[in-house]
Amino acid sequence: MITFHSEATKLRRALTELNEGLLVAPFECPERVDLVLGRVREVGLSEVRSPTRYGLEPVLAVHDACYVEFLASCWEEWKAIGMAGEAIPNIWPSRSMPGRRIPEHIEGRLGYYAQTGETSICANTFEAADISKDIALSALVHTLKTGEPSFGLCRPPGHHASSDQFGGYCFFNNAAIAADQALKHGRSRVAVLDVDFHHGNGTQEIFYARDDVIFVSLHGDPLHCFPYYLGHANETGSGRGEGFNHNYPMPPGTDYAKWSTALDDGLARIRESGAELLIVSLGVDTFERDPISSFKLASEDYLDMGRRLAGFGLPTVFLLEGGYAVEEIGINVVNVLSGFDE
Ligand code: Q9C
Ligand code: ZN
Repeated sequence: MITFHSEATKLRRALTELNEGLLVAPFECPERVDLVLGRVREVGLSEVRSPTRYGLEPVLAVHDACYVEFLASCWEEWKAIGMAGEAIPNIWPSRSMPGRRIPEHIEGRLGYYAQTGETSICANTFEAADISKDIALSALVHTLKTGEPSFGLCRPPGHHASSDQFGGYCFFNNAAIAADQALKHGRSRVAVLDVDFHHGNGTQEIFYARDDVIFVSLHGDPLHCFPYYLGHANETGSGRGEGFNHNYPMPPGTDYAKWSTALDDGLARIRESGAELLIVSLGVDTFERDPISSFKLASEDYLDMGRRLAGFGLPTVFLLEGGYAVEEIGINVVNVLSGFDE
């Protein structure tokens, strides 16, 4: 195992998250990185390396150019017109006004490019997202070159980011960017397995009509859980992508006995697809004491998860997604990775 990390991921330090009708300190905070890195070092999991910079080309291969431009300038534009706080969207092109024209005012553009209202844009958001995707790509390249597993300590996370929208704490879809680059490095089919508590709606959207990336997501049932509007079992792909999207929605309270059954089924789908590389969107917000989620996985379950993934036998890249402000996020992430390495 090798870990890729950069202190620059911590440059994004939002002050606000709209939660339960209040502006609170964000769950997706820079301290998460220290908790995970601390545990990587404590157990001597692996060498820790700095990422290589890859620029925006791999980003533009999966994200809309105007969206990327928006992210690059949003904070400056927001400040320039004298907005008092962080950039928080409050109006969207919704069902009754689909809004095909992109507004000029930053408030309108912010809503146009936003899925959700909890994720504030602040100073260095773009810079942190940019280095986060470099971490993902560095992990990918290491695994492609050596066959060894790698862990990208990505922050901000990525799996909610769609081709042209941010949300759910995500800006660039690190796993999607890595999967797409793996194809450009000559792999003919790649799997993204998303074990975060929340449905990976962004990754699903990006690859929905494609058969070169198979997407499998295990998550809280969208009837009850964020992101609510995507992630049902009958979303199986479109066109040539039909059969290359598999969702395993599970009810609040799901424990590892049930969860791991879905994992085995999802892995069987990946096996059938003939994928040559496994990218794991590794969220540990399935943990029983996660502050914003409702599954019941225990710390030792993550060791078993890692063992099962190792048993699957594909070259594997782990990319950090969610998992929130509890001491155990370090333990749980590193349990998956150590279980894999056994
Ligand atoms: N009351 C990831 O795990 N909703 N994103 C929070 C809290 C947003 C999660 C609601 C959850 C986003 C990467
Ligand atoms: Zn999550």
